[in-house]
Amino acid sequence: MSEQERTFVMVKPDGVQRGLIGDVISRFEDRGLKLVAAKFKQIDRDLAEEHYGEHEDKPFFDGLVDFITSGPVMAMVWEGQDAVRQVRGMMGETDPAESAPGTIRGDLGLDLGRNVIHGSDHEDPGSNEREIELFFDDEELVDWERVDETWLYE
Ligand code: IDP
Ligand code: MG
Repeated sequence: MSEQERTFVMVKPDGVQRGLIGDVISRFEDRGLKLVAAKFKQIDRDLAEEHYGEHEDKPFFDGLVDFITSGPVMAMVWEGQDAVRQVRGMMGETDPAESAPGTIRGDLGLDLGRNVIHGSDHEDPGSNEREIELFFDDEELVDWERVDETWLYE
């Protein structure tokens, strides 16, 4: 099996309210990724501001923090080969309107400010580890084997 990688994924409040948690989880499970942690939670402003710290100077920052704290989120860690980049590919572009059909944002959203899902950025190395640490304690990450792993990897 090639090198496994972990990535942080979050169904945002719009996705939770619209009942899309199951759809998003199914896509990752079907692809062969492995869920290693999950937490349904309400984010407070401190956590939101830290998570989106790279955007603090952007005009949309306050609205983004309002939005991400407006209701519960489903925070998860998914593991697999090239997981960070593969999940980003499955998510589509930041703007759902620019996202290809077949991607999560391209299938499930229309508006930039309501784009259903967050995933660690493969163009920002280390963001996966940083985000996983921000949302989960070490003991919340579960090491386990999927029964189909030998059929997923050569
Ligand atoms: P990403 O989620 O695809 O990584 P980022 O550029 O990191 O995109 O932006 C973080 C989040 O901020 C986006 O997912 C989106 O919810 C929000 N956002 C980004 N740009 C805008 C904007 O121009 N207007 C409103 N919200 C934005
Ligand atoms: Mg980003």
